[in-house]
Amino acid sequence: MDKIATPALDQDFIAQQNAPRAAALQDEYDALGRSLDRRGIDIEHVTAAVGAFAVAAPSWAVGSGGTRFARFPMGGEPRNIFDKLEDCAVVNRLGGATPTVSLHFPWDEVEDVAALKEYGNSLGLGFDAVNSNTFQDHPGNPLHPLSYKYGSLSHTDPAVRAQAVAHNIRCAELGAKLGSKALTVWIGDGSNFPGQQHFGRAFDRYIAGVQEIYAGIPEDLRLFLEHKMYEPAFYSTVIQDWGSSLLAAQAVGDRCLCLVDLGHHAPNVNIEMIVSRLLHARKLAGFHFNDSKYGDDDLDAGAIEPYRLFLVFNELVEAARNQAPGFDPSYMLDQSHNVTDPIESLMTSAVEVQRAYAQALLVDRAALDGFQDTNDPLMASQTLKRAFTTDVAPILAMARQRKHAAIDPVSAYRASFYRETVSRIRPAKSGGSGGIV
Ligand code: RM4
Ligand code: MN
Ligand code: MN
Repeated sequence: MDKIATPALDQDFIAQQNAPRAAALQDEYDALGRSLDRRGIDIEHVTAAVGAFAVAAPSWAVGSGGTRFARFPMGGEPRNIFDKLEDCAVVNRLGGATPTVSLHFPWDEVEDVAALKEYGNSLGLGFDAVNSNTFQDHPGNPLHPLSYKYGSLSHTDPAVRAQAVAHNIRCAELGAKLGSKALTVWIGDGSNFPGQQHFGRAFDRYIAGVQEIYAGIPEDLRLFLEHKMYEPAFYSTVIQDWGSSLLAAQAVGDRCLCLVDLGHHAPNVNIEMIVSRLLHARKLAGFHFNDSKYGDDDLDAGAIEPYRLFLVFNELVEAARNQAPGFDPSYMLDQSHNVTDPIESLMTSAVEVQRAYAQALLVDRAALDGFQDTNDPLMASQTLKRAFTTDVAPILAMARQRKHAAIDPVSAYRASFYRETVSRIRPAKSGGSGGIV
């Protein structure tokens, strides 16, 4: 497989892009360093932590997304998983924060998994959690002859359940070959009408299915259960909240954990508190980052509620400080880009996740402990706000520069004309309509 020739993956080009920005960055970094020093914070400590922080890119996010109504394609959309990896390599090379890719099967199916792994590695990419897809039918795929219209792991028909279990085990095996360490299971199972489904029996069938998957996957793989409140089922969903997810994970085993997708909750739900509870139960798998206003909007991380993202990281930094047992969360992006270039959105989202992490590292935890113990809500809140309102942009940019990534990833990307290049190589995809029209 020939790699694409593009300045976006070229070290010298990135260095050229960085050169005119380096002096200003150093100046702003030094000023921030002095300011943090007055607060007793060593900027180098924060920059090193940000530099070591990584979040996986989702293979399914590099094409144009769509809604129930329509999809508006852009130029140069990836034709297959190899093209997707090229796009993800650009995201990682310029952004310096996404060294792994999360695959989705059967969407990313290939004949030669070893070749896929090698190609990813040659682009500087590794493989994160693999995802199974039993939330839609796969016509013509001999491994999925039966329909998932009425569910998968919780289906009333044992043959459909067996098909879904087998698919998940196969995904885990593919993941193991790629060097991935987890399988994420999100199912769309649920109901649209009161009475349509027996809540208890559907949940029992789901748990039995996940137990079978757990028994059938390699022993060093972790199994992540992802809850989601609604969609495609609109009345009830089998794993609709973290409570159901936790009950299931506890019924399955130690390596079975609960994944939090930020968009999968009712508006205004206190997600940071869910994180704390899952940590308490030693069941936090990790995250699918995105942002939302109303539902599973799959908007760019930090686009709507950056303070909530910060509060999630505040819990994580606190857990790390206390060396919470079993604390080892996986970080993944899970977004859909309808109106932006996905490469730009993914780079920007990774920056926002890092920003929330850096801000959370600035919280004066001793002061916060004190304000909590003495019941001083105003100062406790101000302690968090002080960290959140600190402009950590120079730290993030410096961490990127030190990794030979771009100081300004979006400008460097635009200057590389990558989108124009792939638009010439990859044939345009048809628009297609969404599900509703
Ligand atoms: C779902 C869920 C899953 C993702 C699919 C594509 O809403 O977030 O994580 O695999 O979308
Ligand atoms: Mn998700
Ligand atoms: Mn989702």
